[in-house]
Parts: sequence; structure tokens; C-alpha cells
Amino acid sequence: KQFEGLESTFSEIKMLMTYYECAILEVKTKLDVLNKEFQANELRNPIETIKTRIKSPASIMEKLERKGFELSIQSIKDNLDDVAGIRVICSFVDDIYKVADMLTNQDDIKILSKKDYIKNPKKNGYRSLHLVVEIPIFLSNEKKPMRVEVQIRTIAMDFWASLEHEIHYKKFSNSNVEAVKQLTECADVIYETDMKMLKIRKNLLDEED
Ligand code: 0O2
Repeated sequence: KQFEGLESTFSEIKMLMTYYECAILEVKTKLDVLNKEFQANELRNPIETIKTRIKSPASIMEKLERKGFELSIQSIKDNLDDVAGIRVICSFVDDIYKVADMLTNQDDIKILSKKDYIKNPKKNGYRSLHLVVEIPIFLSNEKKPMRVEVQIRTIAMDFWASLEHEIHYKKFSNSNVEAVKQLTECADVIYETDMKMLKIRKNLLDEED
């Protein structure tokens, strides 16, 4: 019912959502394996937490309509990159790039797009590395390439993004200039702290820059 207006049967939609769930499982398993290996080698975890989500039907329909795309299953597959989403929360800034490289160097993963909002933060101070990847899922009698959006950020960046999402993101236009300015200042202070923590780790563990 929530997919009202989509030219497809309920079972087609249910199947598509199942494929996205399987794609999330595939990527999450790869990340869990990498974290285990890293922990064994370096005695610390580059990944703190992994959160996964499937975009809600209402949000899928809203995005198709907002962007002027056809309301069909094929259109969801062709036009939406973030139906399956994984958020990887890393300990330190350099872990973000290590995790991204280790994941995307695997030969069954293809990078479709990459947005580095850490090197180029959004105007409001939002920082995160966004990757859209394509990964095959293996079904009973076929192999299907599926898209997953992977957002990788530090604990500190996630702290800011979660609170900003709760109190501001998409809730208001940018008219509250003072609030936006203060949020941006918080994001910048948080990033400075992230860089300091990285330096402290490198000094303590005697690592090269
Ligand atoms: P939600 O509720 O987190 O799922 P579009 O997806 O078309 O709006 P685009 O350019 O395709 O935009 O994607 P973009 O901006 O690279 O990434 C969108 C996602 O990144 C958002 O998903 C958020 O999760 C996150 N994000 C981007 N900018 C901000 C920001 O300023 N603040 C916070 N808190 N999160 C941000 P959704 O689907 O918009 O929202």
C-alpha cells in the first residue's frame, strides 16, 4: 500500500527489497571480515559500528517523484543509489580511507561513484565519505548486480551528523542563518578534534605520518 502508484505487483516489490537486503548482507560480511583481520594484525578495530538500513517505501516514492523519475521497479533500480544503505563508523579519520580501499579493492565490488565530503565538506560542515558500489548477490539460479550506498565516517563525524539530522537537516530551509553558522562551527571543531586524536594515536603508537 505504501508503494501506491508504482506500476508493479506486490510480489515484484517484495522481491526487489529482498535483493537489496541481500546486498547489504554481502557488503556487511565483507566489512566484518576486514575488521577481524585488521584487529588480528594491528590489535585495534578500525570499525566501531556498522549500521544498515533499507530506504522506506515512502522515502523511495518521494525521491522518485521529487527527481521526476518514472514510478516503476526498473526506475528504482536505474535511478536510486541509496535504497540499500550501510553506514560504517570508524575510530580515526585515516581508518575511513583504509576501510574504503580495502573494500573497493575486492574484485567483485565495482565503485559506481565516490563523494569525498571530508576533503570537500558540505557548506554546513557535513563530513563523510560516500561510495556507491555494485555487488553481485548469488540467488538460487542467477547472479544479480545490486547497488549499495556506503557512508563511511568517524565516531565524531557521526555524532555531528546524527544530531544535525535530528534537529535541522531537511527540516528547515537555510533561513536560520545563526543556527546554521553554529552547527558549521561545531562540525569544524569536531573535525579539529578528530585530527588531534589521530595525531595522538600516531605519537603514542609511534606510527609514521
Ligand atoms: P537520510 O534520512 O539520512 O536517509 P539526495 O540523496 O538526492 O538527497 P545526493 O547528492 O544523491 O542527495 O546524496 P548525498 O548528499 O551525497 O547524500 C545524501 C545522504 O547523505 C543523506 O541521505 C544523509 O544520510 C547524508 N547527508 C548528506 N548531507 C547531509 C547533511 O548535511 N546532514 C546530515 N545529517 N546528513 C547528510 P538522505 O536520504 O538525504 O537522508
